Amino acid sequence: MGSGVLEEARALLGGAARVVVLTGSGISAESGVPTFRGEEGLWKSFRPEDLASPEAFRRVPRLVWEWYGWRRAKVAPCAPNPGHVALARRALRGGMTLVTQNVDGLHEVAALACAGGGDASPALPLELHGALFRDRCTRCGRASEGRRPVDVSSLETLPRCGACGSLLRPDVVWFGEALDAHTLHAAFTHAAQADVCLVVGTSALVYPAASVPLITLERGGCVVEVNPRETPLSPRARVVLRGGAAEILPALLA
Ligand code: BJW
Ligand code: ZN
Repeated sequence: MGSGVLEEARALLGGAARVVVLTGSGISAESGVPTFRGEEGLWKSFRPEDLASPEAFRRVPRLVWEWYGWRRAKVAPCAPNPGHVALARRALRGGMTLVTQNVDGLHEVAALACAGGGDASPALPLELHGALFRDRCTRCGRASEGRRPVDVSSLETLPRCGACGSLLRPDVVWFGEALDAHTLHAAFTHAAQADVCLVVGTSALVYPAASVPLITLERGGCVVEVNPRETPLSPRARVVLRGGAAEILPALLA
């Protein structure tokens, strides 16, 4: 990556009154969180589309819970990397809204750490796809913390609701399910008002999240992309920074 493109991106962000940031699993890759697609992203040769769906949970709940148990164990020891920290510091200064597809909670950990006991809310992200460490009852909808190890040895040992005894599921958004309407509306509103949409570590394939930068573009704003690989969004970005988020974001946002 040449220093010219970095300077161009810094100037765009520096001159913007409002910035919306869309992050995906790539921002957490350098924290040790696996991405979904590509060579590093496979799990037991399933595609995310095959496991992250209500049909899969109805058909093979133990397999889906096994996948989430594996992911929880993998993500639990992970900490925010310099990319999360740079975004949190910049968002705390104002004029920047974070929107994430990630369920790993690392933006929140970074926001709380950077706020140092002060108000972390400007750096808390709008979480479009839910939270990995939260369960939700399939019958009564009650949400509860989901941090205990999951016993997938039989249907009976899967996690159950403390209120009604029904099967719990991870409180995340699967394919074919609606995103929380308020969260999505807030994300689209920030996208429409933004001068710059900074898109970090996402393949930009999954909708409606992938609409966030498209809305900024439609409203006359521009896109800055941080990703080591080409995405369908790359041709529409004003500036593309090819590389890892943990290295690029601190240089971009300092
Ligand atoms: C680095 C890096 C480093 C590596 N630094 N970068 C319009 C068109 C076509 C289809 C649709 C459409 N609208 C809706 C659909 C259907 C569907 C969809 O989008 N399908 C597409 C796959 C075609 N969407 C839905 O079904 C959504 N629901 C919906 O639309 O409901 C409608 C409805 C309305 C009313 C009533 C009922 C229904 C829901 C989508 C939910 C997605 N869920 C998942 C799982 C979440 C839970 C969990 O985590 O288990 O979300 S799937 C998975 O993909 C996860 C992610 O958030 C999401 C995006 O993945 P992400 O983050 O981009 O990861 P990767 O792996 O794809 O990319 C990583 C990137 O990082 C790569 O580019 C790397 O190069 C890069 N990278 N290292 C920076 N160090
Ligand atoms: Zn219940």
